[in-house]
Parts: sequence; C-alpha cells; structure tokens
Amino acid sequence: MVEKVKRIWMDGELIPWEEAKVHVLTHTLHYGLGVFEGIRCYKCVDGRSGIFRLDEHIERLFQSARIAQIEIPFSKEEIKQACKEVLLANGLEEAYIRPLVFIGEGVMGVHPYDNPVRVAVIAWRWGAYLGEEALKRGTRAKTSSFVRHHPNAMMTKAKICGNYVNSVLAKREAVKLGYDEAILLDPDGYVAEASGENVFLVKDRVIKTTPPTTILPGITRDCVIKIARDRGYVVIEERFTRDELYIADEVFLTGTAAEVTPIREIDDRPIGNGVPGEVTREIQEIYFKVVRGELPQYRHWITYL
Ligand code: PPE
Repeated sequence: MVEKVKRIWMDGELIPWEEAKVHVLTHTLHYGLGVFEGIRCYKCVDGRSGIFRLDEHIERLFQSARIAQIEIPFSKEEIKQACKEVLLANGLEEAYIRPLVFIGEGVMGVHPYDNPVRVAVIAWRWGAYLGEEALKRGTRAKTSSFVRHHPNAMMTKAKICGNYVNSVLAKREAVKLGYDEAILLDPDGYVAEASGENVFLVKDRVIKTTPPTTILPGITRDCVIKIARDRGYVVIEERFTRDELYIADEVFLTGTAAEVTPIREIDDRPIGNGVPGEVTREIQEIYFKVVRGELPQYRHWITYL
C-alpha cells in the first residue's frame, strides 16, 4: 500500500490527498493514452534533499507527450516547480515523484478530440523497488512469454500509460511462476528490457546494454553508461540474445525505481557464481554515492530543494 501523504499537485494546485480523484469517464482510464514519469529524490550527504536528474525526466515527459500528441497545459518549469512543491508540502526528504499527464472526460470513443489534458504530480515514500534483499544479493528473473512492443504498435521511447499493460502481464506471469522480475524480448527475439528496467550484462569486464531502439531509453541507463565509462570500462550498446545473458559473468537491471539491481539467476541458470558480481557491485556503490551528492563531478545531476 502506498503510504498516504498530505497533498497532491493537480492541475496547478496542491490539494488534499483524498480529493485527488477523477471521473470514470476519464479518457485515459478507458484507452490508456497518457504519459508519465518516475523520479527519485534522495536525502543527500550534506543533509539537503536533491531531485535526481529532474531536467532529464521532465524533458522525457514532454517528449513522451510529443510522441503521444498530447499537449501539456503547463511549461516544463511549472512541472519542475510542482515536483518540488509536492515534496515540500508533504515534508518528504526522500521520495519517488510521479508526474502523470492524462486526458480527462469529455467525449468518448478513441479520438479524444479536445478533452482536457490534466496533470497530476504525486510523491510518496518508496523503498527498494525489488526489495532490499535484491539490491544486496541479486534478484531472480524469467524470460517472459510476452514480447516487448514493436515500435509501430506501441512506441517505446514514450513512457505511455498503455505501454505498461505489457509490463504488468509479464511481471504477473514471472511472479506467479516464482521469479521476481520478467525480461522481455523484442519482436526480433533479442533482449529488450525488463518490465520496468533496462538490462545490462558484463562479460570479461566489458559492459553491454541494449541499444535505445525498442526500449525506453532509461535515465538510469544513461547514468550507468557515463559512470562506467568514467571508470574506464568499455560500454557497448548492441543487441544480444537471452543465451548471451546465461553465459554472462554478471547481469544487472537499471531504473529510477529499481536503481541498480543485480540479477543472480535467469530462467533457473545462475549468472556467474550466482551472486552479484564485482563490476555490478562497483557500479551500484558509485550510483548510490552519485544520487546522494557524494561525488562532486556528478552533482550537476541533482536539483537541490
Ligand atoms: N524500461 C521500462 C519499461 C521502464 O518502465 C523503466 C522505468 C526503465 C526502462 C528505466 O528508465 P529510467 O527510470 O529512466 O532509468 N520504470 C519506472 C516505473 C516503475 C513502476 O513500476 O512504476 C521507474 O523506474 O520509475
């Protein structure tokens, strides 16, 4: 259960949590065309709270809206301000922030015509996405029976609400079968992404990740690529198959919610020694320092409250 906070920002105002409701004729509720973001705010080493890569997340929100042909009735600056306001209004030092742009009620039928575009920014406390244990010891994943989107069916560069039906189905299937997470293949059979994360592998100390073609190009993915290259690692963006994961030395997932989560087993095959690898642990450790403002060269990624 999401732990309730006091206020939610909705259509330009901070309103009580209980009042942030919508009508059942909300267009997005029926047809799934809406866009959203997921952002984390961390309590930094100097005691201040900092929103991690706020500019990039809001930029992607507007890009998602452009792809989905939704006109957001607020400026990027106003949405960024709203993200800060929900944290301050709720006294949240660390939180997950969810800006959501959706089409409201008006006409029904798939064409939303000029139904109002509505915006909510919600913040809540959210711990480790796949659990504390997964961060430490790694998680168990299953290649999904569901295929990730063909870009001409659902455009993956946009974080569109409806895209997540595929994620929900895959995740539910994996959990039902006793795994923690689902890895989805693209329509050509190559690894695409997990239900809510990007996928990385390490082989002979070379790091590989899916090219940003049929995936959501994650902001955490971008951080990890930069951090790894700065540490002297070679990072390749190239398609790979599920069996390349099986014989990798290490595999890990990245996402705002999941942060850097090691994978210790895929489809009942242990990855490497079946424990988080050295490179994964190094990247994870640096990532947690970066988000908390411990490393000056990455501090420009943080918007302090
Ligand atoms: N792929 C998918 C499908 C995805 O949903 C996410 C984020 C990523 C990759 C990684 O993107 P980024 O957060 O920019 O590194 N998933 C979000 C939603 C989680 C949820 O369950 O809700 C997230 O991590 O915030």
